Amino acid sequence: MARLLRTAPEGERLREGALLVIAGPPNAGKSSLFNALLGRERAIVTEVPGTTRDAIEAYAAIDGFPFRLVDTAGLRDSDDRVERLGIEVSWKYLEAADLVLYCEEAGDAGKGMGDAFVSRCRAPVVIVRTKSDLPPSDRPTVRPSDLRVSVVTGDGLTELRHRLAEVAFGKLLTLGDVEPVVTRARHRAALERAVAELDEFAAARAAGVEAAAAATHLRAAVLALDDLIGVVTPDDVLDRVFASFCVGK
Ligand SMILES: Nc1nc2c(ncn2[C@@H]2O[C@H](COP(=O)(O)OP(=O)(O)O)[C@@H](O)[C@H]2O)c(=O)[nH]1
Ligand SMILES: [Mg+2]
Repeated sequence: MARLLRTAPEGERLREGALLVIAGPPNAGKSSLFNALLGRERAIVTEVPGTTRDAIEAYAAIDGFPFRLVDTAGLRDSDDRVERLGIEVSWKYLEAADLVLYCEEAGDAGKGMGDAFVSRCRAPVVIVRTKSDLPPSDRPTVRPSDLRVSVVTGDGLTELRHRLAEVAFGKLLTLGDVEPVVTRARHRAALERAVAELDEFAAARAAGVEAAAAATHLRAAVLALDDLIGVVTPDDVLDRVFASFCVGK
């Protein structure tokens, strides 16, 4: 049961889509990459820094896995009130993210806020160097291990997709096709209740409580699992019938 529970965070993502938030300084190429991952021109792209002021959300399948992609306003200190509000929204999304894609222009790392940014994020951060088609700048700040992409040539996009799927769903990728996965919060709650009851049973026995008395915890564990495997009571059936059919006529 503990092993099954470990599949829950990624399993639940299979139903909702992993929240992938694209962030980075203005003009880093975030909206261009958002469109490229989406496969359509959804976000406005211009050479004017500060173009994206509101977060834009869209569904996309990446390497066959479901994602909710979010393009955000570029992070910088700004005097513009609307842009500042956009940056606040960016941080809200970043706090909720399952995974963050941090974009920085290849030659830009020196003045970027990469490290400070990464330490502020709770979710795993994938860093990409954008615009890899442009000639290398005189500041070779790109590490060989960095992912490099260009939306102009398509360079690096396949690797980036693999990396994103691996970070968001890697635990599931290592499971065989037939292994069960917990995909619903209700199922996770049932398993957690069952595990807690089993722990209490073991603790009671260790403390010398008689088996017959301690077994109430086992009964409670079984009841919790009934929920998971779909044992339903007549009341449940009636509730469902009345909720989904018009019986008034
Ligand atoms: N050469 C080149 N230009 C790019 C690339 N990605 C974005 N750009 C340009 O960089 C500018 C800013 O792009 P945008 O996606 O709006 O950046 P954002 O502000 O981070 O959303 C635009 O003029 C884009 O055309 C790329 O891979 N190669
Ligand atoms: Mg943008």
